[in-house]
Amino acid sequence: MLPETICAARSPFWMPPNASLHGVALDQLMRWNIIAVCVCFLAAHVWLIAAIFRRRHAPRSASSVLRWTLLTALCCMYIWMAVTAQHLWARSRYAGPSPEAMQVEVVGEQFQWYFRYPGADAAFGPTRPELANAAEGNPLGLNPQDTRSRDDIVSSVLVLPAGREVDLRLRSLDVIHGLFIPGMRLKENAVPGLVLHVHFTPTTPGTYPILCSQVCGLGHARMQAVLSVVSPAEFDAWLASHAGTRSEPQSQ
Ligand SMILES: [Cu+2]
Repeated sequence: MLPETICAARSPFWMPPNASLHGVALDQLMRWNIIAVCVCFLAAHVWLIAAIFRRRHAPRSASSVLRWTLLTALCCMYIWMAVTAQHLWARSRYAGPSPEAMQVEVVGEQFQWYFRYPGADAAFGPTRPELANAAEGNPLGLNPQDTRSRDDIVSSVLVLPAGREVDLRLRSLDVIHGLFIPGMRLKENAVPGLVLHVHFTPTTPGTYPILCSQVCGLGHARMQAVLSVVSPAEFDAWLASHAGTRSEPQSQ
């Protein structure tokens, strides 16, 4: 509880409160990293100051044992942190989501995020770049003649139900963008020509800022969106209100 209290007290200098399932373990690892770095920093300075004042020909047998003990402990701790970090990274990217996970496509374009839901057929329809026209409400180039594309829902707000896993598939239409949701402890790049997946489970209803973590052009700073985590019933109502509309890029 003490680290949580310290984090809350220093909220302007710390990350926003975690609202995702995997974020608990990630925050714990982050705290261990910071503690380890602080201890190493202090120990190094104590050792430096002690070395300055130590007599040149003082006996070294005791300090040698202490030095090797500390070095071994440090190596073990960093191996443990590296393995834990690798495990956390792989679990949200390589392990794959559960079959019940909701599918949402995230598309980055200078300087806007678009979020596409597959609609009633649970399949993302094909897109055609020549049909893309944001001013006419079709920023991703959905083909209205294609039955798979027709029911897809495009929104500028990412709306998700609390407590359900979501599998994001990230694409970019121009340059490399970085989807960053600090409140969800989530960061993944959107790379032109690639479809990258990352999955997570939001746990706490609320609104969370979505940022771009890659410097993607002059408008990079204003490439922001909002994640709205709502109850399952509210999410169903939101989805139903958007069903049948080809795309609503400016509405929630
Ligand atoms: Cu960007």
